[in-house]
Parts: sequence; structure tokens; C-alpha cells
Amino acid sequence: MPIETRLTQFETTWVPRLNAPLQAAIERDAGDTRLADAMTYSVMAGGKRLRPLLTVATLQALGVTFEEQRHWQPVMALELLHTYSLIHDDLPAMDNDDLRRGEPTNHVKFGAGMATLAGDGLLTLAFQWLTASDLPATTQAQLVQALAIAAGPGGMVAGQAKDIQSEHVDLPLDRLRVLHREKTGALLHYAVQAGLIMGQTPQAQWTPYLQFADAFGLSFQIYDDILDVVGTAAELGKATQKDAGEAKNTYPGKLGLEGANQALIATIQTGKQALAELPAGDGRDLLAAFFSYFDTKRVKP
Ligand code: GRG
Repeated sequence: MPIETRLTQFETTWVPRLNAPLQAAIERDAGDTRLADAMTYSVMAGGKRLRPLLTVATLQALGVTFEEQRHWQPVMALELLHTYSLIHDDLPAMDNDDLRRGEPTNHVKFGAGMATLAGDGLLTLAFQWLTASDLPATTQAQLVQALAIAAGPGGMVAGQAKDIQSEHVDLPLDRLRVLHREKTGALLHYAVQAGLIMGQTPQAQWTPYLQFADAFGLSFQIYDDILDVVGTAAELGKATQKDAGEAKNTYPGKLGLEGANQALIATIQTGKQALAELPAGDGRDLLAAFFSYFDTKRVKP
């Protein structure tokens, strides 16, 4: 089966299953309030569920059977946290975006104050959900610690702070890579780590999984940067070096479009090499299929 099909099949099975209880679970915990409406609005706004899918795929690769009572709340906690980051990122005080996924952003719909609180609510509820499953208490504590490290001032928030500070600064590539690792990579790293923790996998076996996660995270960011350039070009392949150069703190800005594409191809290769260390089988193939998110043919040489 082509790897694109493998990924599509996995999404078709899992996205509806993960989504089904979501709105009711938020309303159960946030009440019938305007705040709950604001939280639900962004959570139900059509995200790809990439991070929860990565956790579920890691569980599958480890041979762990998904059980709703044990796994659903901790798996979806990450989606709550991701949604908070998008709501806050869109706020007038940050990127000041009016549209996300083609719809009005949370603050456009609910006002900046309520959008801030919707983000706060989702961030906090994520940790509540990590501790509300049938998993052993020690496993729950490990999840809480790992997510706090990934999302907090040593991870995503640090990356966002660097992003704000470097708005008018031309960052060298190594500092850009750190910024991306924190801002985008840390949650994707955690998505795989959460599977390892929930599967109670001995830490000695974590390395290839986390190397895969980190390669996926970097690929994700490089690809997002490339799409920003080629997606705005009138026709695919017509994006110019000038388009790339205008976006300073991006991979195409540093390396040119073709250079960024080569970096993407090399990063995907690194991720696949890491997976080659895992036992052959369907679970490993499923993780490899996540690289089919990236179309390395968008850039014409
Ligand atoms: C506000 C603390 C704080 C952090 C914000 C994630 C983030 C940090 C900002 C989002 C801005 C951005 C463009 C980040 C790059 C990563 C990215 C493309 C995130 C979007 O993730 P997807 O594609 O989103 O998984 P969906 O819409 O599918 O949920």
C-alpha cells in the first residue's frame, strides 16, 4: 500500500473516533457557559488532529491497544493545549490574525478578553485531562511533567518568546532551528513521548522514536515555511527566490527555496533512518507514513 494511503486510512479511522466525545467532554468540564462556547469553537474548528494521531500511532507501533478510559483524555489533552497556543498566537497582541482555518479567529468571534480566557481554560483543562484517566498515577505524573516541559518556558512558550524578540532581527540558521524546535517541535516531540510514557516503554528504548519525532517536527516547520512561499505564488513552481528572500526568518529565507526543499528531503531521510532501528512491521510503517504529509515536489528545481 502506498504510504499516502496508509496515512489517509489511519486518519479516516481515527479522526472521527477522537472527535466524537470531544464537545461533550469540554462542556462537561467547562459548563454551559460563554467560556465553554469559546473553547469549543476553536477545538471543533477542523484541526487535523496531527498531534493526537501521532500519539495513537506511537501506541500502535508499541503494540498497545487503545482503550477509551485509559487513553482518550490524555491523548486529547495535547489537542486542547495545541488549540490554546493557536488562539493566543492569533491575538491582537501577538500575530493579530483575523482568520484561522478559513474562519474568524477566536478573538474576532468572542473578543480578546474571552479568547485569552478560552486559551487559559484549554491550557489548564489539558492538565486536568492528563490526570483524569484510568492510567496509573505514576504514568499520569510523568505525562504532566513531560507536557509541562514541552509546552512551558523551556519549550513552546520559549520559542514563541524568541519569535517575538526576533521580529526585526535576521537570525542565523542555528538560532532559527532552536526557535523552531521549541515553538513547533516540542509539542510534536511530546506527542510521541506521550505514547512511550502511556505504553510504559523502558526509557532505554525511547531514542529512535524521539529521533523520528524530532525529524518530523523539523520537517513540519520547513514544509510550513516552504508552503508560505509557494502557496502564495500564482502558480506552483513560479515562486521566486525573491519571494523566499522576503521572508527573513524562514528556511527559504535562509537557504532559498531549493535549499529549503533539500533540507526537507534530508530531514525526512534522517527520520526514516531512525525508524529503521525499530522492529519491522505495520507499526513502524505507520510512523513512516506520517512523512507523506510533506510533498517534496512542490518546489520545481
Ligand atoms: C502562543 C504560547 C504560544 C505559542 C504559539 C504553535 C504556535 C506557538 C504558534 C502557531 C503559529 C505557527 C504558524 C506555528 C507553526 C506551526 C504550525 C503550522 C502550527 C499549526 O499546526 P497544525 O497545522 O494546525 O497542526 P491545525 O490547524 O491542523 O490544528
